[in-house]
Amino acid sequence: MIWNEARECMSRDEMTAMQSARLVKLVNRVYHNVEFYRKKMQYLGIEPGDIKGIEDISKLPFTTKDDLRDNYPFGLLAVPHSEIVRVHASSGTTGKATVVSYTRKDIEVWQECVARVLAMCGVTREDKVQIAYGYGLFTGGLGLHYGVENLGAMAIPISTGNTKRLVTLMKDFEVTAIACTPSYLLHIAEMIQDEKIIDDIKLKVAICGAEPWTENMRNEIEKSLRINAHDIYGLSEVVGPGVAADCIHHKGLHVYEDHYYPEIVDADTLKPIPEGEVGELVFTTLTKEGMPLIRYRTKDLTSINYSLCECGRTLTRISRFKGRSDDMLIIRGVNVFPSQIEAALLEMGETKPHYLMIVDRVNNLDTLEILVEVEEKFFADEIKELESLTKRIAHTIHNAIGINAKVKLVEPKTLERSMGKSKRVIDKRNIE
Ligand code: DLL
Repeated sequence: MIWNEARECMSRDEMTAMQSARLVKLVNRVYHNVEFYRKKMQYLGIEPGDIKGIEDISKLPFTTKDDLRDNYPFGLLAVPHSEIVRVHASSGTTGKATVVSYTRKDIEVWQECVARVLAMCGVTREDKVQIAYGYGLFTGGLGLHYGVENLGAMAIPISTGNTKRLVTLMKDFEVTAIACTPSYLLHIAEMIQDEKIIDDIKLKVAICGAEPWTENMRNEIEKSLRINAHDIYGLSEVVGPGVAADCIHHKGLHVYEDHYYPEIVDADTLKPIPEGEVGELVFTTLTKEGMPLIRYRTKDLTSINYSLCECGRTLTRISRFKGRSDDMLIIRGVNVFPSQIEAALLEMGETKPHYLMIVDRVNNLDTLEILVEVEEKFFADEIKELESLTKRIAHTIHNAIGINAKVKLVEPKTLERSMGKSKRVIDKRNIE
């Protein structure tokens, strides 16, 4: 079932016409209601009338996270406070939180987009969905929750915090779908395996996102839980989860471009990047009322694909995320993304996808140590086995990232499990 076929399968010309009409209205709205945008446009010598359609979008200024922080907490509102019915915020590790405000209409659009994601993942009104993203200022819990209710499925707001209870209820309620971070789902899968209850579990689909994960990790999750696992993307600044997600073919994430217009730009020159090449993802929120954003720089790195998907949707696709430009580590001058380590480890098939990268600087030289969890049996066997596995992993990682890393194998469940976004890197070079 395609929940909103009219929007998901429209021709490119129809979509462009809709986006153009929405952009023209949006630009007028922000020019007249948001001082920040009016000043930026005036500085660039742009009048709202100069924007006649989506083809003019590149005339508009970009917006960054710093702009949100500078206007903390409500400086970018395009409506009076009385029209705001909800706020969310993302904490970030440094600086002020970024605050996002929603009108009633914004919440309606958001829940419709999440419902479209769920329908695309095969979730129906018959399903019972455990929502194991955090509830609160984070958009994951409430975002998925409203989407599940909007679709008409049963929402089980289990949140994070008690994995044992989650697994018990999953079994007792005969839960068929779960929404959580991929790393948390792996942790849940471990508990299901430990308790030997996989045959009692009725789960068939997972909607995972909020952090980068690889295709190999998806395969691992699907195999261990005997389910389909889908990738859901979003960010609080734009709305929250449900900006894009992948269909059953898993060949990129369909963007809900009737509401969120995507562009890919070169992160340094800010010039558009051709289809298929990796760059920074930028979004314009075409329909948002409360806190609309023009050309918001996400820092997420991906590529765009305008071709028709096998599922029949005409919606533009973005490729699985490689990471964020600010997640990229530069170790001895080489660019390294944690997702490359994850992909290499899972490709080998001899380890679990639990690892921690520790980067340091000794005598002015960057060092990289990687702790990798392996099965118990390697510790029980002869030391030779462990040494040879360590060498194989170090070799695989060297092939993947081009630099030598010191590999240390650790016993199962040594590394801390996360219920939200996982932490894969400790960069001691940044710790004063
Ligand atoms: O993580 C919203 C969300 C909740 C998405 C639940 C999906 C599921 P923020 O906390 O603002 O919002 O973090 C947004 O997380 O810019 C990406 O860097 C990363 N991210 C989110 N989804 C994915 C994904 C939520 N599927 C930031 N793949 C984004 C890779 C993702 N990275």
